[in-house]
Amino acid sequence: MDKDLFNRRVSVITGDITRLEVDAIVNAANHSLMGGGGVDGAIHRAAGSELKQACQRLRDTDWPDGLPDGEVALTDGFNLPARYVIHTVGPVYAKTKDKSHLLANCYRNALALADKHDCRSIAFPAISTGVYGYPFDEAAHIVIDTLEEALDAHDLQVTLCFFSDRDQQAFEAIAEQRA
Ligand code: AR6
Repeated sequence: MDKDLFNRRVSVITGDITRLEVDAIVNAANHSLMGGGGVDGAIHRAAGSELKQACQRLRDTDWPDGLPDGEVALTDGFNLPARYVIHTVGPVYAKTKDKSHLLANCYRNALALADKHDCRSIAFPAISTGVYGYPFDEAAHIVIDTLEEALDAHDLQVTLCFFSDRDQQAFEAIAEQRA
């Protein structure tokens, strides 16, 4: 099932983000940018080893201490169908004080960076809701608030790519309650 929200500016799907033919996909990375499990691992596997080399260059140049929570960094997509990967780091729910603000920053900053690179389409996974433990419903409200605010400023088609039907349905139920 594929559903449109926000006057068709946002599509909600279930699938593997590494397969999407969009200008940019967002990676729920960690501070090191060196890969990990979950969607990060899937993106690195599908993009190939050049992605890790590009991330190492980002560490060597722009982010010697690692990418902070809520910040974004762009690489090519290499073997992915997406032209770019925008890496971001979501907050670890149990350990972070200003977590709602930082999670919003992931979305806000990724949209701005995609726009800066002339992207027309961008896909997000459900940042922080896996290993980083952000309760799904709480995160969904933040995503909706942030897209509502940020999409006015950016001419981008957004895909929210969930990894299970259950997550997609939970997100749609929250979006519909608020509509
Ligand atoms: N396509 C779309 N979504 C996916 C995919 C995929 N191929 N694979 C997993 N998901 P997580 P986090 C979903 O844990 O909570 C990594 O080790 C998954 O079901 O990947 O931000 C990093 O290196 C969940 O809904 O990201 C960090 O250390 C969502 O993606 C840490 O995990 C996010 O789950 C980041 O944790």
